[in-house]
Amino acid sequence: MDVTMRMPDVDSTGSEVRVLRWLAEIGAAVKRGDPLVEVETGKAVMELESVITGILRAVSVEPGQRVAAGQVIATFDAAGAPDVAGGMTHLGSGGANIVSPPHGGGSNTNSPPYERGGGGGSAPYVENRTPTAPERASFFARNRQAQPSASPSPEAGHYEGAFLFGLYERMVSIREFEDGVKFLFLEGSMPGTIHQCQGQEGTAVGVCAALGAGDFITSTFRGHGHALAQGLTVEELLFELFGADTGCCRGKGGSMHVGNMDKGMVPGIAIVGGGVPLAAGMALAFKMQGKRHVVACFFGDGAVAEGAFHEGVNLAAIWDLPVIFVCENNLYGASTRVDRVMRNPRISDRAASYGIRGQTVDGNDVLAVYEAARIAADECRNGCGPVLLELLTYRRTGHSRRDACHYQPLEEREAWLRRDPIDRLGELLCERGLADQAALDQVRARVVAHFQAAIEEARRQPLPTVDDLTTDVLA
Ligand SMILES: Cc1ncc(C[n+]2csc(CCOP(=O)(O)OP(=O)(O)O)c2C)c(N)n1
Ligand SMILES: [Mg+2]
Repeated sequence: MDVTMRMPDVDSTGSEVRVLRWLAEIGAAVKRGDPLVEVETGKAVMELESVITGILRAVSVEPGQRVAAGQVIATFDAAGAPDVAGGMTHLGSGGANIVSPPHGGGSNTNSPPYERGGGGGSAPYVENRTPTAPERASFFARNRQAQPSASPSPEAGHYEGAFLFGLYERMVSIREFEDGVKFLFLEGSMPGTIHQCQGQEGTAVGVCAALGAGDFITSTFRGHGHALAQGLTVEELLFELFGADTGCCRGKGGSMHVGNMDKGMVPGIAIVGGGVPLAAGMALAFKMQGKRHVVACFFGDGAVAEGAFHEGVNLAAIWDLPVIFVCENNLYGASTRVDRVMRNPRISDRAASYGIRGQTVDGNDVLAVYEAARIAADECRNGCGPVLLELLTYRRTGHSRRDACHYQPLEEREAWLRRDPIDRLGELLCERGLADQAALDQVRARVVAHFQAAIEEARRQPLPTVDDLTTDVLA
């Protein structure tokens, strides 16, 4: 059966790109995800992966020629390749027992699969007032003892198996969502560009697991993982990426602005650092209303150089506002490495200049992140916030789908890939006898099946109408 691959809209403008060279030979067996062709856009040289598994029969564009988005570029013989219509190649065998089932099989539910750690806390709440110096000192002393110190990963034995499985499943769900969306983009099914978070799942899941009902997060242009970690469904997120009326922002937000206020997520803010003053404002509202809620404000290393960061963090500091400032330090702001733009790249050190507590955590260790966020939330709920958490992590993809990511040195990349957050928690589950590889494969298979069903649904969703143009527009 002949199947064609078309040129995706890599520039989000529909403009032409130039084919530089083919990375597979005619007659070669190509798998979905294998590098297929190198192209040059107005901004960069990038490799495009094949979206098809099959034998490469013909290419329709010669090196040096230009090609427009949507034009056929290659033809494959895909007979016998079961995953040709958008399926995934890496399903586990399934059928094995999951020792501790994550949550009643309900991967389609709106609520997160784990029992969240925060949201109540046993410590007495300091009523809507600034704690005295001795109160603050004793609170910090207590929390410092509780903090994971030299070895950041707490003993997994402290946690219920179901909780650990929930964290694992949610991270796998984010990874599969991102990998799947990458192909939808390459296939031309999805408009616009995307900023993905493969490799950073531990930060989103660890932080959100420590939050409770009524708590909020703010996010960035790289918000898919934050959304899934905060309990948005795969469906409402995917429909939003398809621009559908049934998406979490009724198709008006798109990839860079996903959120759902009912689930504690302000739609993503694509202005670098823009979420910081907003989080301070929300936390001020909580404080003035006497509520015990916390705002976790996600931003990247690039944001700390923005004026908005200074203004928001300083305001939160002087008014003891309940904000966890969560810096996902993935070592790069777009293509620029942090040490090229900061004399002191230890971002948590900045906390001292605002008189607040800062902590650097291994962001690829989801349990270390959870513990740090849980303690920070406790401090915030007790009037001792804000806290600056620096979570060290790494993105496995380019900054956006237009970025080939050639600037990440191979050795650095490989070292971080060995510290993958999902693999690490999976190994821990196996070491503790809570799972075996087959059980982990089964989690992945369930997540993938759910995602595939959601894609089919997404293709059938209604788009907003012209009449909807001015609804939900506030300013
Ligand atoms: C105020 C502002 N300046 C520049 C940009 C363009 N821009 C978008 S993302 C980005 C890099 C952000 O890096 P970082 O904060 O480290 O986040 P990451 O992409 O690593 O998640 C830049 C410069 C922007 N969106 N807003
Ligand atoms: Mg960054």
